[in-house]
Amino acid sequence: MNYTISDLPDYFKQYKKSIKNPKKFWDKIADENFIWYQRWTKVVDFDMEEANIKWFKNAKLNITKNCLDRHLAERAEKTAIIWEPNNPDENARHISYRELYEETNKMANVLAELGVSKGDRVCIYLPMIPELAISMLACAKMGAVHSVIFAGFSATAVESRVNDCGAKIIITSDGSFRGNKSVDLKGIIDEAVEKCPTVKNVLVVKRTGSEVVMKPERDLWLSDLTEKASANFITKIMDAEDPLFILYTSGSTGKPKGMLHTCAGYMVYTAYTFKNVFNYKENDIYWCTADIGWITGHSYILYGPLLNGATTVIFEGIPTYPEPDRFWEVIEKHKVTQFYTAPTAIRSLAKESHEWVEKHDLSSLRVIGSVGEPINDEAWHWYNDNVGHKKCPIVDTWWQTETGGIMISPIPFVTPTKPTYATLPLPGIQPVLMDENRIEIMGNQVDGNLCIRFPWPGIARTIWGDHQRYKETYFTTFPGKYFTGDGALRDEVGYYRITGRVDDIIIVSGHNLGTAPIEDSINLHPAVAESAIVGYPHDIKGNALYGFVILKETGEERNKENLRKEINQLITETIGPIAKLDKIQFVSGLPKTRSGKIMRRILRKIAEGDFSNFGDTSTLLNPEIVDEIKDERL
Ligand code: 7RM
Repeated sequence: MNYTISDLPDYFKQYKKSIKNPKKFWDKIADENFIWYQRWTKVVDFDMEEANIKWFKNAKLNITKNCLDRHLAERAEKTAIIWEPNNPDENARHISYRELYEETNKMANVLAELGVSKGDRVCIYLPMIPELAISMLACAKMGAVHSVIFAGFSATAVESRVNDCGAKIIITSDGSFRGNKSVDLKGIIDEAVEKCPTVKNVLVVKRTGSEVVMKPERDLWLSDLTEKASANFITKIMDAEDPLFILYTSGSTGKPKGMLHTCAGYMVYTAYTFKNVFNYKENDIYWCTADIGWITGHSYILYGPLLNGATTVIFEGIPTYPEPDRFWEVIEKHKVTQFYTAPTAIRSLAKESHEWVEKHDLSSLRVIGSVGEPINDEAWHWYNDNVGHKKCPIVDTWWQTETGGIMISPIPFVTPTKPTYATLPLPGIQPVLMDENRIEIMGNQVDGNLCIRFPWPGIARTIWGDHQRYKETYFTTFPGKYFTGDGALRDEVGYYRITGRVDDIIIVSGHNLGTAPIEDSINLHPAVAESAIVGYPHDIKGNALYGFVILKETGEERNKENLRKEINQLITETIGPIAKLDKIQFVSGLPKTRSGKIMRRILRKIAEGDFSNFGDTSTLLNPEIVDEIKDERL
């Protein structure tokens, strides 16, 4: 990747160029940094009203040629992946580019033998083990579309995703290790697959050695197949706009959205942003602590680093096992140069005794990053002082599953950082702030709804199977622009600060949760008549969930504590433990407008404990309910 930014004037110069002539800008980057089987006939073709976007039209490529094959000449023995297991007593594994290439080929052969071909979907439900990366690369190599499902999701959540994309194969493991716990992943898949008619086979990786039931014909041990598989595989030639992967993200209403990313644009964008945002240099050891099951892991554990020939750390465990210094220990052990994590992790580790971070030599670090939610001032300073020792720039990177890669972020050693600010857009990115009347807010020291004006190569192209929903969700609120769903303010020098979601998505510990699916799952409880969920500020998680629940009138007295447990159990079963409620208040009614809409704004204020001003309540059908809810607040 030859395209770097040297200093602030250079940034402004490149930024201006990229906006004046985006086609030329991306054409040059794509041209000079990747292996193509065939060039594009047009850099970009788009219609923002209809939400049709195509980059590098008619180009032919395969992302794995760029992630793996191209490095074999100079970096075959270089470590591609350092795998750090959950238990520090187990040895870390160093997987070279050559090994990764061979393992990917074997896995691609296994999939091909099972009848997977170009365009077929493969769901991957694995812990953070090398096979997760290998499975994704194998799919990409053979042209299958991977859809990784975070291995913390419940059987019901897995089932709906597998059925939505119609996967032929699921790759899972006998279990996963998380701290001193282990999770029966295969059991969850067994339960899900019963209701997934498209699934022909379940491939099982041996990880925990725990006993699992293998259903004859359907279930296969992966190692039995890879042992016999050839280490050569003929790479599938893909079109620029062929699907690369589907990744599900919460919607504010309805079922999760299968965001579809395509081959060429995603490749160009993740490679370019990785190089520049992390100041990546050849011998760096880069570590992103996200799970590969989220977009951060796709773009900045796997694809971005490998496209740059980097060494990327894959960590199986959790920050507090065996002790709360695991992150710091791993940084010291592998001499990590770039460390990328989430504010929720920073806040929870900042609460631990100082000695945990002090006792480790973190001097290998050069750049530290934050992603997933706004980083508050206190967490920013703790990170800066205790991890970066005031010499590592913090890259507060704002982006989304939908954007494919980082959009707004400081460039380290170029953009002066400012606590809680994601600062400036990357070259090629045109943020705009819009008011309620759909008018662009010009000038500085303003805030509004964050939109993006022009397409960039990494943008998701559609929602799998529902282009109409894609169009409505992202391109109709502010016609002609991509609407992020976030609010932002622009300060006096043009720096952006993301203030949070403006829709019904709540970010809890960096996980996006839609209110509607959680409410749907609570409403499954036979005693529940109706419910409403809001977020409220939480010291560590950023936001926590507060549920207001109306019970059915049965005349019977119910044990409230048991009900709370049952409701959270239901949520765990239908979505996963990440969506559990911190507080559940039973109420006799919910504040509703005459058109029947719940006024979440009021519930949010009550949950926050801010009773000062509920705003205009004149449109409420039942204003008296507000006092009752307020008086009984938990
Ligand atoms: C990468 C990722 C997207 C949502 C997004 C924001 C929030 C992400 C930041 C942030 C403030 C940040 N993808 N968000 N990064 N808010 N500052 N640096 O998280 O699809 O899972 O979430 O996350 O609300 O819209 S995601």
